Amino acid sequence: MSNAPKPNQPIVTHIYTADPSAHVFDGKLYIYPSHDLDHDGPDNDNGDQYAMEDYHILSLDNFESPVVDHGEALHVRDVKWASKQMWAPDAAYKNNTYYLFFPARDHDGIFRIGVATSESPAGPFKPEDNYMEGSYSIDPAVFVDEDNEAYMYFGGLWGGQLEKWQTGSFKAEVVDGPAADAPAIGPRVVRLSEDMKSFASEIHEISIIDEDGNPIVAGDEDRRYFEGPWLHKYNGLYYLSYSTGTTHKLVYAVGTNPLGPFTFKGTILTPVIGWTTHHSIVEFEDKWYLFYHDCSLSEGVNHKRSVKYTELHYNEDGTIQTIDPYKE
Ligand code: FUB
Repeated sequence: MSNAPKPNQPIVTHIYTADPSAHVFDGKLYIYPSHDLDHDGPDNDNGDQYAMEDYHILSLDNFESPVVDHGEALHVRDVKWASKQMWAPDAAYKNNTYYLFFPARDHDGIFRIGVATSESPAGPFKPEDNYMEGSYSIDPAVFVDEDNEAYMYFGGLWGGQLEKWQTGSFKAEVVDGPAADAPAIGPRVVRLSEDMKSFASEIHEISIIDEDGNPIVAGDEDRRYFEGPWLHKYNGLYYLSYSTGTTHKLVYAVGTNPLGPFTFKGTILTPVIGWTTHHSIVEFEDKWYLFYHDCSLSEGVNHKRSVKYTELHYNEDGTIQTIDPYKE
């Protein structure tokens, strides 16, 4: 069909979308993106320009069929604990229920992570009254392992407030991370309860190490974690991929345990047009795909992004081939 999405092109153009979390549910591809607002406000390092208010879920039967926008699935006005900024979401399926996990600022301006449920992968989703107890920061990514244990990966620097949680409690005045030669702040992982609505373990800070076993340091901005974690499994190994933020790459590290440590391996996606880069990796009909976003449709406006996809290839040794999304 002529309006089927094309690789490395916006999969929809009637709205701005970002931070795609792609999943296969019931044999179809569902994409859970942020819904960027088309506003002309200023841009800052706190991320105030990312003023999103709701989520729209997208789906496609396959890459020959058009993308369906299922309309508003959840709006901030319906989330009692949240005040603004519905950032990068993710979804999971367990207990015959679809779960939408999403970050937003609470009424004190602190980012928290909430959960909402639906009988349908396309929503609408009904939010819990309170955020997940003990949650903080942004970018939840939920991975359900083959043994049915579910883990949530999360956290982001700068506007995502992870620096402010270095002591284990929120310190509004803290803006700096560790010294350049000290281990970088790691993403967080926590095991989810059977009903997926609460934390069933302590929150664990993930260690990302180099090939010699040394922690990646905070000053190593080409490799250190910034935001947007994603966990997938390939050939029995756990692949943690994420954005390096200030150096605008999507990179990955591999481990044998979902809690880490993960050994840094390389770059998945070179920088895209726009400041942020955020992704997911999904297997669909025996091929692997990278969903990502850039700001080409808005001609470079950081908070007006568009979700795209491209095929992802592994080498025989399990490493991932680097993608340049603009290569002819
Ligand atoms: O969309 C708002 C924020 O921008 C996300 O939470 C980050 O990962 C970055 O993409």
